[in-house]
Amino acid sequence: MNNRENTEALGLEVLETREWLDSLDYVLEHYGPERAGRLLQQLELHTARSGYRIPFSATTPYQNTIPAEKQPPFPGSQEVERHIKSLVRWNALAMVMRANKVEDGIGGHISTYASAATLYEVGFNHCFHARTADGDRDLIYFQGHASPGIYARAFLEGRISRDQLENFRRESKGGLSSYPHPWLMPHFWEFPTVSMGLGPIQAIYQARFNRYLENRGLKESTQGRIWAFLGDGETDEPETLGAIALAAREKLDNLIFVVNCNLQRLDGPVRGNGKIIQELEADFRGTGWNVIKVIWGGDWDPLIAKDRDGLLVKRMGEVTDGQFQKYFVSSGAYFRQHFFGTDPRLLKMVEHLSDEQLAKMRLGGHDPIKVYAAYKAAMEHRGSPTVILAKTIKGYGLGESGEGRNITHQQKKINDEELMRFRSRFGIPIPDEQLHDAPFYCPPPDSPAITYLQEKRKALGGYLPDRKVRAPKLSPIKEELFEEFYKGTGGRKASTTMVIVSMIAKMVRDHDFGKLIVPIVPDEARTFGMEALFRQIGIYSNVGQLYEPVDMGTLLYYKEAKDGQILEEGITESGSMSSFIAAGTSYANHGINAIPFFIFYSMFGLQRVGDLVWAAGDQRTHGFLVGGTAGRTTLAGEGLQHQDGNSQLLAYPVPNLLAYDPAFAYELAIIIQDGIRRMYVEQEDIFYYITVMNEPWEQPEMPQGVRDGILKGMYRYRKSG
Ligand SMILES: Cc1ncc(C[n+]2csc(CCOP(=O)(O)OP(=O)(O)O)c2C)c(N)n1
Ligand SMILES: [Mg+2]
Repeated sequence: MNNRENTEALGLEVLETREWLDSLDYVLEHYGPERAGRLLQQLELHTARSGYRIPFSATTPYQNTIPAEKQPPFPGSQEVERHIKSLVRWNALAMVMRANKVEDGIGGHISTYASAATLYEVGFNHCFHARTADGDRDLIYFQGHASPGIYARAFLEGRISRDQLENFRRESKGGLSSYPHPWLMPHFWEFPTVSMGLGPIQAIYQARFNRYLENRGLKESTQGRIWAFLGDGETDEPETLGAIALAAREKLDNLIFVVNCNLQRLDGPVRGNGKIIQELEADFRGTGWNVIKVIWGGDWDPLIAKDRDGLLVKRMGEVTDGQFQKYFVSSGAYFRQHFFGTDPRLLKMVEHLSDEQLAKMRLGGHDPIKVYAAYKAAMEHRGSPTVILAKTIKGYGLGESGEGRNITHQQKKINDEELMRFRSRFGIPIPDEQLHDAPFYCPPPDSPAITYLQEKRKALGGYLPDRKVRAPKLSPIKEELFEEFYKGTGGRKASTTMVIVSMIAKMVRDHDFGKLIVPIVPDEARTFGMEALFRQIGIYSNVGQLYEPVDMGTLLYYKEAKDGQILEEGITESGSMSSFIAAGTSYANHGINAIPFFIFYSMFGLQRVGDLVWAAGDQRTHGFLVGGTAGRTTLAGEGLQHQDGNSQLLAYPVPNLLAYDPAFAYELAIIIQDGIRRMYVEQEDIFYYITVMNEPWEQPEMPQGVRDGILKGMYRYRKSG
């Protein structure tokens, strides 16, 4: 084809495409989206029948999921909220800068919050419930590196003092911990999120545990939601995406992920040669999540409205993340030339805009109207979890040396000139001569900004984050419950793994606290001889049992039930551990003294999920980790890799994890009984790791006066000689 023919063919194609689009518009307008959807399916089927394959795509075009005309009205004053957000930005920056001036290298991060400010502010003003009408509340997993912004807001709320801000990362002076930490700040932080990937997986299992509590009648069914804020780089961690299928399978519409897609991580771009938003959309859609993309801000709406032939959206879709990052740091002229300059029609679309205007075109994640629209849609969505993929700029507002630059993650300071620009851009009333010190700034309590902020939080039930122990102390448990285990097995051989299983079976029958026991297994119940529990207390399933189990006729059949007590997690020690943490922190988060027993193959425990165990310790989790079939002997048919002789060593470094390796049934009984007392009656923030053996032996009777020795770790069992 010569050039002329080529142009004609192109022209025809444009015409033809328009006709199809007009027809679709007609159907949409007259018969609605469902009819249009059916029609498109019909077309797809028809194409397939003709032997052609429509190229597979798990993604939608690179544009906002919610079009401008479907946006709800903004429920507050944008002007006041912008001012509040600017004040938070300022104080977050000032906190890190001042700390690093006093002591170089004190650390802290400024660019993460700078990119996520709008995502948090819209949540704080309109969405994060500290208490819903029914008495429940939202649980929020804040991105660890965004903590300066969360502190700065709490400062404006009057919850954190100037002194505390001043001593950021100087905890011994009563200052603030660098990252969310429920030990260092026990009345503030609930979830230690900074080991990346652990926040998202825990949020999923937390959302599931909320449903478990509701379905078992331990907690009223309410509207409390779980929000998890995470970085786009964080999605590399296998824990982040590894459990998303479970969230969809369990229809966790109480769960909202917000991924701050600033296209950058620590070293550089996240997917410089690709598009992280599209990649994540495919991952989440593929597993059945509701995906809401928030890519373009309102400045783009008029252009998108004019983009009848989809040229602009096509161009948006073909530019890589690395190139977008380049646009963020370049002039409007560069943007015009390289982004729009590929097609004269695109250039025409923006001819009415100056280079300066072009450079300022806001992204979706920085536009409160777009973010609110996404949050509202997510909160109203039913039947599946929602992920919001919000496009932002890392280090937004930090000026030439920070915004969108590869080094921005490590940046702790900006120079005086940039500080001045930041101050002016965000309208902070600090005079030039004071700027150098970056002083904190909080307007008086009766100022419009603070009054507004307080009213919004009041309407949403109070402040967040807010860690409290909400459960009452448990009454002491009855000694009789454990007495049979003091007597020994009378010559019969039993392993301590078998013993702990019968102990659990006995405890769950207890009238007072049996319902609080949460047995968790990663597909190993039969290994430990726990199958009797299937029938006794049922396996939790959010839909009950939709099939007739093959062993229905037997005594110990595989029973699933909506109010089942066992969490049968499948082969995921990380997921099981996340359930363990959700259950074991329920005394604080829900005011329920759930007592988790996570029983796993000891060889696939501490060394497999060590970081989650550490996080459990940080989170002041209560409960029992039980390393089953431990020891250098092993189950028949299993090999060397199943033989654990080292897991106790891995448990010792966790400061509040008490590790025991009991030999006899009575020792186990004493340890568990005392553990329940210490964790649930005395409310000590400790948890337990107990190894139970594979090898069966005769369990002796408990000698007199050994109780204290057992708990301390050593006692005289019998006199030698
Ligand atoms: C498990 C783990 N590995 C590495 C780090 C160190 N680290 C802290 S932040 C960061 C990059 C974060 O990038 P992203 O998730 O995109 O967050 P952003 O700051 O861009 O919002 C890294 C590698 C960590 N905190 N946890
Ligand atoms: Mg990032």
